[in-house]
Amino acid sequence: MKRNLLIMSKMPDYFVDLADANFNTFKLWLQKNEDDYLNKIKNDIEAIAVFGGYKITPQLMNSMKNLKLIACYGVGYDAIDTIAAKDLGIRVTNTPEVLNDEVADTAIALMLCVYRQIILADGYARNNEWLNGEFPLTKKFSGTKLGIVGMGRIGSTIAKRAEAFNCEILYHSRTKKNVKYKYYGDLKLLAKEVDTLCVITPGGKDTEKIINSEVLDNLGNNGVLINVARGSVVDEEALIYYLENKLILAAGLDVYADEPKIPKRLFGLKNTVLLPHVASATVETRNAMGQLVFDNIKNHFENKSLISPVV
Ligand code: NAP
Ligand code: 8YV
Repeated sequence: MKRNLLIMSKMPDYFVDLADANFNTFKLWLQKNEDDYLNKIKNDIEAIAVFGGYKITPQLMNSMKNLKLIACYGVGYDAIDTIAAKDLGIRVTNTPEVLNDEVADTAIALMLCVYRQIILADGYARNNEWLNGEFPLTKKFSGTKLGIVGMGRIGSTIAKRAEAFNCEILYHSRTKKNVKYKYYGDLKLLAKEVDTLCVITPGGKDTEKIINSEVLDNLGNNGVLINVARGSVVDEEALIYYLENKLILAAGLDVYADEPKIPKRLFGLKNTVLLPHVASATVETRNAMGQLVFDNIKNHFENKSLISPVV
């Protein structure tokens, strides 16, 4: 008998096709009235597959008495209340490692776009402005000092790439890691030392607004901020103020505090490159993430060990 899986929001076809072929799937995003639907199916649901940013609250978990697994389609699981899950005996899985390359590629792409003003230069070429003169000179990225906030799986993958650009790499995390780069226990001191600060920690309470005015002050008016972690890690109001007043040089952002809403004040800023949370968004990487979500659910239903459990 096929086991019952609830898919909370639209997910890539690769995963949905695998799920449809192997499980009895319930698709919340296709329903006219999601609350009525949830109420109707709540006792049938044994596992949930969920896109990274979708909030899974204790109330939702509590309402499903047969729910035993939440499989998150993303490495960051800050939208899932894992403490409540643990209390209720619900396991949680995520998708580590398979997206390291993609997110690191995106972080480096943001750095190059910001330093070399690639997006503005593209606009300049398309608008035929070259006919009126050369595009203004930009700033060299190779050989700059890069501070990585969060020297984990993705942070260390970014560092490897930055080495090829002859960057000097320094980092901050709560604990010193077994890496050759210089460790800074104090984030403000790291910010003072570097040209670029690249944030790649988890989201959630522990990292909330750790990039604040004090850190941005230390980064200074030649400093660049790259955020591929979570919007919550940066004090967005402070960042916008620092960008508007040129108190830091520029920013490259993939993530925001209230996605998919991007603060309107960022739209007009020429010293900012904006992406719509796409750091892992290639067909290859999203398929690999989908496969890992599927494999975790399959193992769970077959009473085998979970591949990437977080709870
Ligand atoms: P990871 O291997 O667990 O690394 C996280 C790093 O952050 C660790 O070095 C950890 O070290 C550090 N850290 C944790 N809490 C911290 C704190 N309060 N202050 C300073 N450092 C802290 O995770 P990962 O696989 O590299 O992924 C990192 C995060 O990237 C994810 O959780 C997600 O939020 C984000 N992400 C974003 C995208 C995107 O599309 N933009 C894609 C994938 C991942 P210590 O514990 O020693 O401090
Ligand atoms: C996804 C991410 O875009 O893995 C993460 O933590 O932020 C991204 O890879 C997101 O989780 C969508 O599911």
